Amino acid sequence: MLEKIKEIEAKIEQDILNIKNSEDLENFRLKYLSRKGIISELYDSIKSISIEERPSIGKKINELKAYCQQVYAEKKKILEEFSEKKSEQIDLSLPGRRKWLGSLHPLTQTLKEIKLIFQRMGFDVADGPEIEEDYYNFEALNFPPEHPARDMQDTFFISDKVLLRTHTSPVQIRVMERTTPPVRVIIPGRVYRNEAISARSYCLFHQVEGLYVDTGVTFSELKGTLVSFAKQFFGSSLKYRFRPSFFPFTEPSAEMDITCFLCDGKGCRVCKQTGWLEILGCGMVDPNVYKYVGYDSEKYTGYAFGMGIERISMLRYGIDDIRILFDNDIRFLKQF
Ligand code: 2NM
Repeated sequence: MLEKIKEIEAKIEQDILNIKNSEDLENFRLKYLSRKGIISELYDSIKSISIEERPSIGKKINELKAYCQQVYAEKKKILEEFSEKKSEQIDLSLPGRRKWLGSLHPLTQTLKEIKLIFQRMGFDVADGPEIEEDYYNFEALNFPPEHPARDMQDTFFISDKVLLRTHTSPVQIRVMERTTPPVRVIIPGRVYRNEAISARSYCLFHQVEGLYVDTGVTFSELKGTLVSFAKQFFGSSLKYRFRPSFFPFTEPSAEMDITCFLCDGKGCRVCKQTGWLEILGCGMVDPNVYKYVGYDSEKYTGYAFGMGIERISMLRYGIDDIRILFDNDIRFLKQF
């Protein structure tokens, strides 16, 4: 019996050397440590030896079993560590993982381009408060006291005389107050209107307004500047038209349309089958406005214009719901 145990011990030593992976290890376990394994068999064979021999043989088998279990545990640990290391190894031949890059909001992109075009034409950029006084938002812009825009329904009033600006024009008034002509500025910024929210209108949006006042500024200069802007922004092949319009702060006033750049004027969903897209309002600054800022309306003339950034971005990118510009939905934003 002792002989047999010795033999098995030697065999175990041999088998240990051959454990190279988890499959070999499992075979080792089955061969020696399972219920039908060699060590179980040894225990069974104790029955066939004399009672005197049993304790010492039993002890030997116990030692052998403990040794096998120890070998099994150690090998298992080594194999597991190895496989973990393997998964940590870097395959340098794989292509790199691309990092997600952020991008500018479509409104920011549109605004940047508009600013750049006017800056190249000699306009400065100015800004001013979003919380305004009635005086700057309406009165100095020649809005009569009963004008509908002054209604609570259209304007967010904070108090009797303080409100959220409904356009950026109050900044033009502030600029004129502190500057003697020539004045050549654009004013980009947020404006607020108390309107029902829908696909076409939101309670806040962005405008760029422009103002040029000097001696001898004419309507044809206004047209030349705006046509040049539109061609740079929308493409040089566009056609355009100016339609008469009305604003309290300009006289005469006009709105500018361009041929729809999607259908080239043939009529489509975006231009609502008209072939034309309205892009801005403009006009010669009303002499009444000059009175408020202390300009001599006999000496100076000037033009002003204004456009909605949301509207222009929606036209340009084919967006049909203004609200998506304010949702911060990454699925929308990552397309830009
Ligand atoms: C527009 C259209 C036409 C405008 C006029 C003035 C000011 F201050 F000079 F009177 N600022 N902005 C103006 C003129 C704005 O937006 C559609």
